[in-house]
Amino acid sequence: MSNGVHEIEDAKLLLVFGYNGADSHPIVARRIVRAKRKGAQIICVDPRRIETARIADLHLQLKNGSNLALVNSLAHVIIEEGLTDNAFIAERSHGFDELKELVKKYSPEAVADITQIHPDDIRKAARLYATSGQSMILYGMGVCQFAQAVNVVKGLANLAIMTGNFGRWGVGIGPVRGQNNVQGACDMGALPNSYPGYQNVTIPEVQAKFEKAWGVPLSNKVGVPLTHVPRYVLHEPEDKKIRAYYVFGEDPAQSDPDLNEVRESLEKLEFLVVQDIYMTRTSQYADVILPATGWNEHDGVFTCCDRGFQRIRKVINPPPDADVLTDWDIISRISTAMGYPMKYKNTEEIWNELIDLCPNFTGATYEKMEKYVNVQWPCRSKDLADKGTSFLHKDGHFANPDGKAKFSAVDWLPPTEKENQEFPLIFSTNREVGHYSARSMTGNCRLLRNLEDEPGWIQMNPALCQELGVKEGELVKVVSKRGHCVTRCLPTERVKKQAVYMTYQWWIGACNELTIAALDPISNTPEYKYCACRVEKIKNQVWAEKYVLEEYAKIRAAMGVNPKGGQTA
Ligand SMILES: Nc1nc2c(c(=O)[nH]1)N[C@H]1C(S)=C(S)[C@@H](COP(=O)(O)OP(=O)(O)OC[C@H]3O[C@@H](n4cnc5c(=O)[nH]c(N)nc54)[C@H](O)[C@@H]3O)O[C@H]1N2
Ligand SMILES: Nc1nc2c(c(=O)[nH]1)N[C@H]1C(S)=C(S)[C@@H](COP(=O)(O)OP(=O)(O)OC[C@H]3O[C@@H](n4cnc5c(=O)[nH]c(N)nc54)[C@H](O)[C@@H]3O)O[C@H]1N2
Ligand SMILES: [Mo]
Repeated sequence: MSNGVHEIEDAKLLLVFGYNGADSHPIVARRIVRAKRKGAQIICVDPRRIETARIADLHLQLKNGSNLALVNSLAHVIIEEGLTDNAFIAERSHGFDELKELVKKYSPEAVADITQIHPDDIRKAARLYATSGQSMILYGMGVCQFAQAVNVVKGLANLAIMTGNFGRWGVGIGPVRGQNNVQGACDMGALPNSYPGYQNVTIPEVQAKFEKAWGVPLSNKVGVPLTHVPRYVLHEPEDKKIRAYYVFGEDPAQSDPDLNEVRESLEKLEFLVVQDIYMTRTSQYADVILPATGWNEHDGVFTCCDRGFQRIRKVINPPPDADVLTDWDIISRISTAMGYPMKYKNTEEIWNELIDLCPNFTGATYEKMEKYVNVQWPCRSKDLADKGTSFLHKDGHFANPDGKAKFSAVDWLPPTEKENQEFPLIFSTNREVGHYSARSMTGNCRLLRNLEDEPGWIQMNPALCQELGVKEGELVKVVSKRGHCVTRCLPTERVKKQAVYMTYQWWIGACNELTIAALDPISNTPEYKYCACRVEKIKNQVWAEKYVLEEYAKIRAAMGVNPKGGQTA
């Protein structure tokens, strides 16, 4: 994020684009509500009538998959109506003329069919965004989980640059990143192309620096992104093939798209290690399982989505009979056994090595995290006066070599798989408040299971339910070109008739049986938000209910879950 989460409250306009904070990040959502109370206007861009839409001044209920058509049209209006910040564009950016040329054809009338939004509403949104004086964009998976994703992010950045909404308090562009520590995983270099601190493996000076620090020769080759692993296991030639796989805090057999292909690749692997705090769908394929302590059983640092480092502290001991170690201890022991001794005494030692190797993190010491609670990078000096950086690009200084922002001019592309006669509906997937991602954690919590349990729900417009003759709570079969699953019908006016929605937390109602592994070419994120499906009525509901119970018992037994809650040994 270019801004801090706490700055949300001070924005005068929030453009909430493909982000459902109320379910995904209730604490961030509270900041959106507070901003509203302080007088901020809110524009919500979402194909569903989510909670943010209910408090919004304007809800653009766009057609799924039309993001860039809409974003380019917003740029069109801002330019056409002379609402640009011309001084900022002239002094602090380049590439504007190309964008100006490209968006000429994106008048609100020209994109009305693609976006299903009335031209007047696009004009109104553009005016609100460009004229508030302090506009902030928050976006989420409704942007990222498309084959055209990175270019939409750049399109949103275009809007912020052309209106000068960068480099000040309460403006900017905020990808409200998913998990509590997904930003931290990236900061630490758990990416195929970088060392910690976003230092690219292909840069010779960077390679030399880490070789010197660690005393071993290092490769300058970019690794394999997670979503390419099935291809590397199944289809690459012998010399490139992945044969062993170490899965750490991830459950691809639940969370990756096109599960048929994922299962095939997990079966083909010669050796699979799973390091997790619970048994998962993936651990059922593992040769070795390394049980780790959970977040309250160890020390460490999390990075929030707004670059804020925060300490986490051990508050309880793992059960005395549990044969578990902390993740860092497991990694150290494996490294030592493989011939590279790691002898850390605690997490602070690891942290100090890290910050000394990463210029943007150097000032974020344990002492400062203790003192200030939250230290946002860049924080370059160990001096106590350097408290870190809430917002980036101060005074219009950007991280490009020339210090200027770069406009991007790209045309909208339709999603990969279109609805058709056999699969007439749009299939989209998202989150619900009571369960978390692959559900190995929340599915092991009896309280949360009491709130909501297998096989989950599919959100359908009541008119569609009527057409298909299905009622609330009835089990239905959902089918795509790649697979199917069974789940319950949930009629809701919040969604349009053309699209149905499932959450991806369910083991029986596993929506990733259906999703498509179409990837954005830059981020390699799959198009979880769009493929084609159909919903089938199940005539024999008694049989279907029995099927769900039996399947659930099988899955829980395979995962070693005790029927009374908790896990068996
Ligand atoms: N309770 C709970 N909280 C979670 C998680 C969880 O599993 N459970 N997961 C965490 C993780 S890993 C993440 S990444 C975050 C994600 O949090 P969010 O980004 O909020 O994720 P989603 O709910 O998947 O999608 C957001 C919205 O995108 C909309 N959308 C779908 N298609 C389009 C489109 O074409 N255009 C636009 N503009 N919008 C569209 C959906 O209707 C949805 O409301 O949540 C985190 N928080
Ligand atoms: N259809 C569909 N699929 C999706 C998405 C979607 O919107 N739609 N969203 C995608 C997104 S954005 C994400 S981020 C992924 C998330 O998918 P995953 O990352 O696979 O799922 P999680 O449940 O977040 O976490 C993975 C595992 O980490 C373990 N874990 C928790 N704490 C620790 C720890 O301290 N140490 C260790 N070793 N393990 C730990 C948990 O027990 C869990 O099994 O799903 C993706 N899949
Ligand atoms: Mo995520």
